[in-house]
Amino acid sequence: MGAESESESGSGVQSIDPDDVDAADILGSAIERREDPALLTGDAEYTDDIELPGMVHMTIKRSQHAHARIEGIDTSEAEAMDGVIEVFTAADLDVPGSLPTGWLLDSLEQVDHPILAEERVRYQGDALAVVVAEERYVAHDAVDRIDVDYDRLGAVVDPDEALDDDAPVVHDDAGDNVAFDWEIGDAEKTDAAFADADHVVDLDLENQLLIPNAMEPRAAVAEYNPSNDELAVHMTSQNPHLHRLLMSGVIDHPEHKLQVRAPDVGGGFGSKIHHYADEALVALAAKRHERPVKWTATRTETYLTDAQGRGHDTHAEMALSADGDILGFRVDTDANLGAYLSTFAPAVPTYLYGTLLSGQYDIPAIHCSVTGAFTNVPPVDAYRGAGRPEASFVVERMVHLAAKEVGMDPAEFRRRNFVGEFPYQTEVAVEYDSGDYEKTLDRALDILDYDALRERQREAREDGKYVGVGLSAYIEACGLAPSELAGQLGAQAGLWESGLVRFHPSGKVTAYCGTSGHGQGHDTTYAQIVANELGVDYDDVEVVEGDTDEIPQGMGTYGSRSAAVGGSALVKSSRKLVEKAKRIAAHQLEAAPEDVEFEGGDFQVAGAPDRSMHITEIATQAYLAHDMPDDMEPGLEATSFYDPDNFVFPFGLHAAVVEVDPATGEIEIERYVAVDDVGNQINPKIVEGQIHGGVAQGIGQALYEGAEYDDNGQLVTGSMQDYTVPKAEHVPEMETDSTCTPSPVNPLGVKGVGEAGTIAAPQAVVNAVCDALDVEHIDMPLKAEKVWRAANAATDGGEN
Ligand code: MCN
Repeated sequence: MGAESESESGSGVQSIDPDDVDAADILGSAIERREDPALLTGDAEYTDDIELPGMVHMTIKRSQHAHARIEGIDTSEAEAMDGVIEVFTAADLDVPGSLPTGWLLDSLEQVDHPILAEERVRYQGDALAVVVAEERYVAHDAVDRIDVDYDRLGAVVDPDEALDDDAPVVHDDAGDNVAFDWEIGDAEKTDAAFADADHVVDLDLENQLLIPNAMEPRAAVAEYNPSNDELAVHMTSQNPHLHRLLMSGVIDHPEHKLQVRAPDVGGGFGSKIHHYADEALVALAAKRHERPVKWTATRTETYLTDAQGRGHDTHAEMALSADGDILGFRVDTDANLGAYLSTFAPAVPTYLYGTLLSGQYDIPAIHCSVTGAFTNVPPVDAYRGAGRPEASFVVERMVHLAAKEVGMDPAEFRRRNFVGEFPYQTEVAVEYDSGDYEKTLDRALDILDYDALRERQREAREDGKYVGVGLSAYIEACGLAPSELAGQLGAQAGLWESGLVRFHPSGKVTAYCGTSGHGQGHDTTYAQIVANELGVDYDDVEVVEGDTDEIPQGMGTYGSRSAAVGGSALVKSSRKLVEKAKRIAAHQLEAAPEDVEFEGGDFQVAGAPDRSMHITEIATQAYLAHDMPDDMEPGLEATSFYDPDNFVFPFGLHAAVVEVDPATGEIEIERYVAVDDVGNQINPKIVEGQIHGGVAQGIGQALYEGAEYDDNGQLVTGSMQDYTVPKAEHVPEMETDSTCTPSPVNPLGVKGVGEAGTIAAPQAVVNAVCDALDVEHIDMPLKAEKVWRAANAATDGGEN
């Protein structure tokens, strides 16, 4: 492990049958994902596949208005329908029923977030009433028979406008619609840097609201056993233990009698981290009726209610010397938080954003201020990248403009300003663990054949063709840690991870981890890690995630933390287990433990090759317990809670080559090059897959996606017909490559990869289009009409 990618760039990593890999090479091999056969052949178990005896169905009446007073809810017609068991509203609830915020800031205005709206609805889709019925379709029909009397109020959807004095007020407790004011960096030092600058570039940019589009909509099935008060909720969760903790408070059910289990989950991209009203309502319905209850969101519901991502309006300024040094960086952002504070919402536009504004650059003075604004759109929270794509977008757009301002090639401008030595303390609190930014730049320029490409660009322009090259030197922070620091910053949870490794008497192994994969290939990569540590066969390691009844504790999968934190917890447990096994081996081989060596699963007395035992034999001995060292307990398993010392900081250089047709505004991505450094790679095939998926999402943001609301707060992109999720034909062939700078932070030397592509891609594409047309900026998504207007303005000097 740790070697740089052997693959030719562009050829893709070839997957390998694990049977063709030597045990010693299992870690770092591109073995095929073991979870895929079930997922691809219909054998997976998604939440909606669960059928339980006596199960009934639930639907939710949602507000049709973005902002209104509720004058009355008439449920009588729905209740009278055949097959309807109950219709309940906020007035019928006898539990706390308010969703908590998991991240607090000093200035945070905490507002009530009821699971069923009582007096007011604050976004289109806010939950109003619940129908429980014998059949799914009856439950859907009954929802339409609920009559709500609304008194409509003015709505506001844009964070800038929400902060105007005369904006409609979303929460009376936050009369100015300000959820928080937050800043980072040194304002005075930054002012001084600007005073000394030879050049200043500035830009207004929007990072549009995005709607998550997991393959599987959110869903839950709850079952309640009144005889022992046990409540089980099977749900589309990225973090079952956190959901259990939060839900136990929301519905007032003891945490230890609540099981949250995530069956196979069809993607999440962040949207299944948060605690929503809906899953709590399913649990309550199951308790009220003592029957299993199922709810599955329709695609329309996911568009209306899944926490959305991004939503920034930013003004940025960069101070430069005449030679092209970045002297200072000033960023002012209004962040859309939507109608309520979603679970981790306050962290996303603050600590996950402001702390990455140094990018890959040595910037001596930075100041960033953020105002979080309440609006009448769904709650906004973490969505793949969460704050980090917004930061990278601002930095890399500004760097593109800065290079132009000082008359330097954008690649050389970046090289000149790169951080060179590690660890590197930024001006915005974080310390980068390790990196080699020139290496990813050089690799990418090589793959692009950069000089020839620039020459071709010049020639194309002479022929009336608009070719552009966009670079994105991104940085990311994953595996947020340690918990103590997270606590100081406002987290209401720890950010450690737990891993339990259990040998069975037969020599087979089960590894339990508190992360909860939902498409990332954890079954494969965790088995690679544990097999490597224990020296057992890869096929003999089973991986279990996503069930609070099976796994000691856990924080879940998000923030590209699973390999760095969860994987490291499994390493720690494996090593504890090997230590115990070594003592048993020494005892039975009649040697001192320090004379016993461990390699490839064998414990061997140094210098005596015939005196050895395999770890699987020791497992049997540990459970027979006939011949154990004094004072040692039988059994062979170990649990660890791993709390890293620092984040890890993956990085890379992505580049897009585009051709823009100024007559139509159409953009063709001719080439897309991605060189990423995620430290050591556990499985290069999975790493490449994560980059592919991430880049597809980033290109989606750059060119197609964006939640649009009218002035009344009505979602006008409420289906896949109006909101363009990129299809295969929209995503170019990617030329991928990697470098390897191991992280010193964790025992695997890994950095996260799950969000890298999404963080890197948008600005690569936007920079390329701006480069092609020689325009300053076009806000995403770069739809043809906008591009056409910009092209006309640039070429004719007119509007259109
Ligand atoms: N990996 C590796 N070598 C590394 C780093 C990671 O082989 N140096 C492997 C890991 O072992 C894991 C995968 O790559 O199998 C992703 O690991 P990691 O970067 O730790 O990310 P997480 O597993 O924590 O996944 C979360 C991340 C996030 S935050 C989003 S959003 C996202 C993503 O993963 N959502 C996804 N990828 C997704 N992929 C799918 N299919 N579906 C989603 O919803």
